[in-house]
Amino acid sequence: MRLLASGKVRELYEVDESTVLMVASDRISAYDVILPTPIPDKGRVLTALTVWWLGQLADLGPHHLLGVDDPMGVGDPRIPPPWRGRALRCRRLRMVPVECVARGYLAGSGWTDYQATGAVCGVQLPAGLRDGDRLPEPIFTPATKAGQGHDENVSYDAVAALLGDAVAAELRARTLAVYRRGATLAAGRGIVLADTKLEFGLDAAGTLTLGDEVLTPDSSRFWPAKSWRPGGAQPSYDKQYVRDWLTRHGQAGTAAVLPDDVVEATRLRYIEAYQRLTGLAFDETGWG
Ligand code: PZK
Repeated sequence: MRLLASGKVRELYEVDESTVLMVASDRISAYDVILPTPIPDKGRVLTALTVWWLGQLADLGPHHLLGVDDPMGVGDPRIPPPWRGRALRCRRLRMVPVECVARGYLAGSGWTDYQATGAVCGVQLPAGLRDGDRLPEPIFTPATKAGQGHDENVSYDAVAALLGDAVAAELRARTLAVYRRGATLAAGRGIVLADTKLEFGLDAAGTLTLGDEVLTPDSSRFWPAKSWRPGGAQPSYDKQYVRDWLTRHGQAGTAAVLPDDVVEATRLRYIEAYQRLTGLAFDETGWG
């Protein structure tokens, strides 16, 4: 299959003119660097989580998922066995060139921008908020792709100028609806969904359709609710062992090889996140 796009941790292939295959790898990034050590099962866990979430979100609008596993039909020689459980067959979309972010808490670039300006993406926020604080209500904080794969936060008005008022308004409404549903569900399972990044595209009929991976730890900030303490960077549900180990060894921001115990602890965290959020056993899913 033709490779259409390659991200830090996944690949996108062309199946035919109306279908793509999204393949999640076991690669992990920390401090913006892809590490040389894969996390076994990470790709299958994130794939299974995306499938589960899209089921939970189906009433909020159309999404791109067509099918999972053996996506080309039984025995198709183009599907290498190592992709089993990591490949999603998706409706091919024309992607909207805006990263649709919703934030319910202040972290990352939201915290950085707030400290500098008191606002995030043109949304004015109350004074006196701390890193990790909950926002009065969830906000839409879009970003556009700048060079080097980095995103640049932009205002809602900039999105409206780029795509028109109708599309911008729909992106904002759909993004906030997904965030609210995800945050409510995660809260009931002891997990804070601090923020999430969504991608939308237009199908052949021009219908705005949710794409990409959805509400995974790679596209969202998940925090354990019981250790949430605003006033500093929050521990990450999935990557904390990796970050702690890299920091302790003076290797933050480098492509260091992880030791086996950190790999295994991190693998178990991804599986635990899946099981906690979904209430399903990872091995019971059929395609997990
Ligand atoms: C699409 N990306 C992001 C980058 C990846 C994914 N349904 C779709 N149709 C056409 N294009 C895309 C999608 C989706 N989702 C997704 N870029 C384009 C991306 C790199 C690797 F797996």
